Amino acid sequence: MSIAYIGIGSNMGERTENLKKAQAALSRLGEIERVSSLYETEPVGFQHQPFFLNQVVKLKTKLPPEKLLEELKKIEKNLGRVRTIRFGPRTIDLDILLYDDLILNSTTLSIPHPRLHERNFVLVPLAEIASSLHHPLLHQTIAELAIASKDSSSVIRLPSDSNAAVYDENATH
Ligand code: PH2
Ligand code: MG
Ligand code: MG
Repeated sequence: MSIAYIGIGSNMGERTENLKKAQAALSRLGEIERVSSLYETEPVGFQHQPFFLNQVVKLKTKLPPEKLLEELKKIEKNLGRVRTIRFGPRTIDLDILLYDDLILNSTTLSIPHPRLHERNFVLVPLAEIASSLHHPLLHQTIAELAIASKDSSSVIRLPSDSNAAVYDENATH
């Protein structure tokens, strides 16, 4: 079994519903061990687009990284993602942030996620559920990276009742 941290983002359509559906789909790829709060976040990269909802999930899974990526792409497709401009608006985005302490650079996949340490919308939810986790390339904890972040974009935690744990309904344990 491996531990993967998955970043989830949505800024089109029913954002909360999109995140819930993504969580339910992720629960079929293994066991969801933790979920962060939901965060309303300012768009980074391409700024002329709506604010995002972001969240991070800790997934215990048997799937190897490439297979996991394949499954994440299927979920994105099922939830109606249409690829337009890079960094642009999307109904759902599922990114592998970390996978055990693996370092991987293939043509299709880079782990750790190459921009993880530059983005408050990833660092803040990840620090909520895994603050002492070690970044295998940067040799700092997630909490340290969050404190050192130069990103000034806003990340606002939403109240926990806006984050109903739908994955429980689908859990196999
Ligand atoms: N995703 C991007 C680009 N910019 N900004 C926020 N706030 N949240 C995201 O999930 C996001 C983004 C590309 O994947
Ligand atoms: Mg992304
Ligand atoms: Mg992506």
